[in-house]
Amino acid sequence: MSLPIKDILDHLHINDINHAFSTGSQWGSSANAVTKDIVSPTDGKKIAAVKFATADEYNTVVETAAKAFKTWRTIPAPKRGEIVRQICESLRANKKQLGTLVSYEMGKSLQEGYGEVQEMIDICDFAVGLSRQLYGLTMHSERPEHRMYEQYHPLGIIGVISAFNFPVAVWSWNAALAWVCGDVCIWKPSEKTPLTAIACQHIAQEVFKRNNIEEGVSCLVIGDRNIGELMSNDTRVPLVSATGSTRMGKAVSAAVGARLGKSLLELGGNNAIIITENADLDMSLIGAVFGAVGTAGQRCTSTRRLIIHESVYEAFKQKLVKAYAQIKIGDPLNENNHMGPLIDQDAVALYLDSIEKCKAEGGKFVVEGGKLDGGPYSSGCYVKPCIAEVENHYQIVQHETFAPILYLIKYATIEEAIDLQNGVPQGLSSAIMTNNLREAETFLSYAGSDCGIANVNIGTSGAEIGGAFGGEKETGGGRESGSDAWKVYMRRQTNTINYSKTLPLAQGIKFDL
Ligand code: UN1
Repeated sequence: MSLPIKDILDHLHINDINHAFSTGSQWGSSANAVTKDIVSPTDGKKIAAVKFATADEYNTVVETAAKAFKTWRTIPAPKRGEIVRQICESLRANKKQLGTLVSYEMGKSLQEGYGEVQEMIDICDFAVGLSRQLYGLTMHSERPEHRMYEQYHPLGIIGVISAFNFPVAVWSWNAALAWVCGDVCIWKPSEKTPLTAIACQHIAQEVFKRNNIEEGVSCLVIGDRNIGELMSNDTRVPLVSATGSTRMGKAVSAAVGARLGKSLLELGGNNAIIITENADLDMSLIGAVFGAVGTAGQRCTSTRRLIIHESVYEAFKQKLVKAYAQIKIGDPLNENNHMGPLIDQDAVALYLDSIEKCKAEGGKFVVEGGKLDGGPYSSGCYVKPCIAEVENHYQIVQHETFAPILYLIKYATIEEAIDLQNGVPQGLSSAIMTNNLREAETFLSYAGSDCGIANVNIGTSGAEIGGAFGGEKETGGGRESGSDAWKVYMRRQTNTINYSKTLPLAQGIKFDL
């Protein structure tokens, strides 16, 4: 059973009206700030209100962060890791409360809300270990009595623009790594889910304060795209890490690129599972259904397309239709339900529009979609997950619709399946279901999936934090979380030291005075 929301809000320091910005223990907002009510998509009730930061307030935050960076970078990385370890402990202690608020504010199932907080805990654990492993290489110099190596220094202020669908985990992927790397962070959460961000800021700031760390290492700025634009154009912010739509990513990339800053982009996906004639169909069913209806189809990694071999197409379609009939839709805090609402009524309108577009292009629905109304669905954000038989080239299929619409596509040869899988503008996640080695290895080879993530006998969503997360093409090319993703948060410096008594030049160049 979930805890009462009122108790959770009190526990996580969410007030009726929350401030527009925070530099740590200091919170603020101006008297005439825009106020926005945050309404839960689960029951349509107002949870609390937030204020939007002004450009001046944003500026104050950047100045505070810039000052804090000068001190934070002097603290040894393993000591910074110790602070992240304490934040991790606090997340563990608050997992139930924060996970429930994620579920209530965003609408994902309680299990997925807890899972999201677990993802934060995992990346913090990873970052603690990493704080002793910010390795550079050493090289052999071509000159005698010379030493050459490279080292990594912190970059400075990291701007984090996060999306509503993973309102807290994606921030932690960035912040935990950035902090151990010696950077400071300014977080602009989605204006649709700022309350979970405020809760996280309280959790982090309490740890920074307890350790007497200067104000400004963890900052939060609530606002709309204006704040994102300020950040993208701000030369004081060397790296902007942005998660969201391809449209948003292109705007961020253009602005950051124009000032030759760095951006880390994690944008849309159009993820497919190839189900071959050698697949375990029962296993494939779980991967496909969780991938398509988990988070109500609002993950970047959600399964949008199933590319199914013609010999198992009908059988698998029947399995899907049967499974979809079992899906329980409703209050995500009730653990009996599989799927909660979409984030808001605009998302419902987009979902309905996509269904119409699909039908207009010739899509045949084998499980009908539609909006759910009345009773437990009175928030107006609940929809039915649906399935349509389509052709890959339909415009709507080429497009990422952030909703539980699953497209079925038939194929004859593995080469054709891979072409279909790759035949979309996006390149985040992909999967193949097969017990055939040749098929699996072809899919993973250079001639296989063109995505940043390619799985065998696992669905497209639910990546672990240990691997680098991100994708190619319109997904933006960035890599976050595990592996060596930390390197983007640092600047690399190559150092050559001459301990001889002469000054030989590289490439054997002679230059005598
Ligand atoms: C996202 O949807 O932006 O792989 C992130 C997954 C999650 C993260 C998704 N671990 O589905």
